Amino acid sequence: MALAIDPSRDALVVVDVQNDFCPGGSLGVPDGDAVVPVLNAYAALFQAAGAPVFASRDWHPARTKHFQSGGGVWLPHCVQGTAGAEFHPGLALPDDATVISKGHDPGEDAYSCFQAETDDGMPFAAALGERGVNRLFVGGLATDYCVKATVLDALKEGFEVVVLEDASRAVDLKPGDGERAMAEIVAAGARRARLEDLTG
Ligand code: VGL
Repeated sequence: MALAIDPSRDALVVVDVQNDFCPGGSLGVPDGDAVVPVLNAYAALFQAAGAPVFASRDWHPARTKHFQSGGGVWLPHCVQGTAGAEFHPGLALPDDATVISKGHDPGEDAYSCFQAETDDGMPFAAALGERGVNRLFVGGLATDYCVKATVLDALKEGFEVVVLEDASRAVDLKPGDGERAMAEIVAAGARRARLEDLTG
């Protein structure tokens, strides 16, 4: 079903398309870099429609409870200032895209973009409110962690959510985690879409 981008209320949220989550990175998501050209196409559509684009990044200190060394489950990844924390070099964000960072608090996992803030320290929800956004189009890495947590929080906060299934990939620590995450996302009230469903 066709979905028209409405710049008065829609935003694109590009979740954690960082080197460490792409093949070759310390926590490479299988096929993770396949989302890059697809998200570039979505970003171009949003830019052409005059709708805002947000891009989140994991932005961890070297020591955090999120890493195995701090009692968490993950190998170190997306440490502030490292190459692994950079966005994938092929990611083409509009010049006026807003970068939001999360995970800098060593006491938080911060899977959700609703724990992220802008460079000026504005919480993501406030930045959305400032732009009048009430519908989010969400894609990126990874379906079973940060995409899922972001979508579930957005729904709780009262946003409509469209999850971009062709622009997301899963870690799949256990086989099927990505499929289960997508089912949970849809059961919670988000709709799924693909690039061909969108009109500018
Ligand atoms: C993520 C695993 C660990 C994600 C973050 O961005 O989905 N996954 N930290």
